[in-house]
Amino acid sequence: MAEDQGEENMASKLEALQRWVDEAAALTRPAAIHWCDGSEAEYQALVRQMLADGTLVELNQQTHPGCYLHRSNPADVARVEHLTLVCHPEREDAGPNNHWMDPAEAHAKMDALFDGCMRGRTMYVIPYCMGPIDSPLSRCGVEITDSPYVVANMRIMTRMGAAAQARIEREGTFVKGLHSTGELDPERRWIMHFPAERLIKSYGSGYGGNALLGKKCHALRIASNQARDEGWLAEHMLIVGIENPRGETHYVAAAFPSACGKTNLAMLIPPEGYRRDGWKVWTVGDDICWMRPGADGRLYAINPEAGFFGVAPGTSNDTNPNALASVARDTIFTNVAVTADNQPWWEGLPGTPVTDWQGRPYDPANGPAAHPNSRFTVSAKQCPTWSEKAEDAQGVPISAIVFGGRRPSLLPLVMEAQDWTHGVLMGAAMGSETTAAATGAVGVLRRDSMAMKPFAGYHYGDYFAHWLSFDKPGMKLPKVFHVNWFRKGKDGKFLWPGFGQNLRVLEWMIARVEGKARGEQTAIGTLPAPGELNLDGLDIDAAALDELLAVDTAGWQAELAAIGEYLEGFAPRLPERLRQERRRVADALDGDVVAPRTATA
Ligand code: O2Y
Ligand code: MN
Repeated sequence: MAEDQGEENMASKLEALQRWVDEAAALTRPAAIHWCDGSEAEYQALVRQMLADGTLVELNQQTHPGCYLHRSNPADVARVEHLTLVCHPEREDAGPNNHWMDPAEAHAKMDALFDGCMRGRTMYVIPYCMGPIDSPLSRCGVEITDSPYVVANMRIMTRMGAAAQARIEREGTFVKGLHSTGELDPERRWIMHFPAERLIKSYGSGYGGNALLGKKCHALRIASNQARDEGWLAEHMLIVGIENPRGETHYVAAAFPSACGKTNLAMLIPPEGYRRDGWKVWTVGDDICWMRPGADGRLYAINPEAGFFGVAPGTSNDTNPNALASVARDTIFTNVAVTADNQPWWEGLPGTPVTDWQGRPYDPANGPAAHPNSRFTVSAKQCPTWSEKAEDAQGVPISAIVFGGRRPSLLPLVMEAQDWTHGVLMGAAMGSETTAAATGAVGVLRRDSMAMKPFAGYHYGDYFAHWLSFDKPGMKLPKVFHVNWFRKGKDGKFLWPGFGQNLRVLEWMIARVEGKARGEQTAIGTLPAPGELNLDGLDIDAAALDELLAVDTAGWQAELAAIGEYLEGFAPRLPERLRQERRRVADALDGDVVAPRTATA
């Protein structure tokens, strides 16, 4: 692709943007510069180019029209937390939750890598908008990359091209992202964030969160800094609308660490009885949520993304028919396997793989056919439950915030915080087992406050303080809940069926929001009172339900002590209010203020 867009257009470009592109070009020395307009013709030209050079492989166009497969470098298959740095001028501001480097040193390191790295290649300039193009909650960015695969993915995942560029020129501000796949050498790979400069530099990876800079880098790490400065929240949350049979919709924002079924919850299919009664679920977002107080004191949320970068393995007609329907056309698959008739395949789907994610003949001795972190990139509009409210410039009002994690024991199926401060404590104390989405140990329990451990772009102590700051006169804050779909019985089996049945828990939350469920107060929060969870048509035995909703006082005392130890890791910036709140809950447990409950009693 040659240099394009006429001189006339170039002249209209924001000076700061043009200057930055010139600087990037002087450093990286591309053979050509392409300003992305986001058009269909541009996308198709990129696809043709990638098919020709092998970056993409065409999939079965009869069964999957417009679908392509990308196989990444086998050493470049996931986010790399140990190589992801947040370079605040002061080390303290990054906190113990981030890796840090002095900005001057980080710039020198990155610029040495970028020096001449685009020789002989095209540099793509991608203007993008995170959020509806006309929303005051949206924020823009420009990613410069040498990867056409990144351009194609960014077109699906963001509002990319001419309209975003026009907004950038109007507003005069944008987040800068410079990316090169480099040599894909893990020894020469860094993802660096410079929050004070609203700048990201990423080198040496072409994969997902490392390379699609609008997603985790901008929409969470940089945006969390913007949000703190401007009085809003940039969170790792899905947004889902729950419509009751009366046609009223409550919007819920929910944070779970990776691989806890966020996408499934965002696209939940109601159990049959609920469907019959007229319940509907609307998907606004599956991963990221930006929330801001509205004039009425409620929090209003947008999904800054326009697509899903979902995990393929485990996505099936049983677990998530809506996701499967979404990816039947116009989808880029990354690192999935392929069947004999060239259809995409992953573990959980019917059929048989013949070629694995690395393009080898499938041999179970080599491990799974699809990489465990293989992905689909697809426009959110292709989801059957896509909510038209996702395009609403004002965002959707949030009725409930839900925190959750993968906790095999102790944590009940659901509990409600007694107030905002308690909710912040619940979010801060969240924990989950690690998964394949981030490289490193799998199956280890780690705390992951608000599911933001890899994404909060500043000190967690300050981040908790920012959350607490929303509790002020005039605010009508959402209720806060904690859920655990992953509680196991003594036999090691899950106690709760999960998936669509989770709507039963959401229904109880909404009843609490509407003041229609009494709940039962316990030292750890409000749990469903006996009979309040709608279990019609669900085959679950009473003992399982008792276990799911029991409060193990001794276990919780130990948990509160562990939470205290974890939180003190953020001293001296740990807000005193959070410390006191933990003590309040611990004291309530110690005083055995409320006797352990039995759900079926
Ligand atoms: O491994 C990656 O680069 C993707 S990680 C990811 C992708 C989509 C949504 N969430 C995540 C995550 O790790 O939270
Ligand atoms: Mn995520």
